[in-house]
Amino acid sequence: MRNLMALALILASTIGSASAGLVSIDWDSDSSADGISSGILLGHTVSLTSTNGSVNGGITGFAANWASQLGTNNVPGVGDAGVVSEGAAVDWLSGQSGFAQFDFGTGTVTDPILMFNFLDRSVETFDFDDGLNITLLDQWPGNEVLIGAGNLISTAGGATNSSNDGFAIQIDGTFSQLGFLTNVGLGVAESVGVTFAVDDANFVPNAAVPEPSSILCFGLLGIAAAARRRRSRR
Ligand SMILES: [Ca+2]
Ligand SMILES: [Ca+2]
Ligand SMILES: [Ca+2]
Repeated sequence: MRNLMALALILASTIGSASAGLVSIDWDSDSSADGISSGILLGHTVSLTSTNGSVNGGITGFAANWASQLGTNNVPGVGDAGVVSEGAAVDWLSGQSGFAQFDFGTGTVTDPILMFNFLDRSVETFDFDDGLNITLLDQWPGNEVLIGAGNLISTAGGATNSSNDGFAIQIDGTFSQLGFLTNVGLGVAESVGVTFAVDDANFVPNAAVPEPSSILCFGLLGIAAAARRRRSRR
């Protein structure tokens, strides 16, 4: 009975900690196209390290109104006050592979959303780890983006390098780092804009502090263990 009362208290506290919604990176002002950008997510520094290319990779501050752009405007929560109208640029180099990696410092994020814009007329690919579960949330133009085998995301080449030409994905799981590789097939150098969003309840700035859901999990485990003990006595 004590366990059931504890569970009720935990459930009440979990329900009481309602989320304030989606938040995204507030990028630092950066005009140096060196592949590197940094910003703030819920008070914590995050960084983007990517290909040091010849276009504008590593700069911030270009048009990125994620809530109104057609490639991302249907993302659940994209109109929340915590979504910042800013992005950072990632370069593609002609004939070379590349990379982009987000680092969340001492924090972790759960079920993050990545939003892209300024897709180009070429077929661009974004190669994520095979084991990830990735969901396409929005895209523009229609049918522009395909998530293929091995989480190789590719565009169809129907975009026109506008702020509307983009897409959004959500990646299941908890991460302290997250990134992708870029393709080698382009004949020209290009770039896309990107930012990173997460429900504020899913950002853990210090992994030593358990989330309410973890406490709830332990509570349920305790009840299950007690039930097993009772059954074993029969
Ligand atoms: Ca930079
Ligand atoms: Ca849309
Ligand atoms: Ca572009």
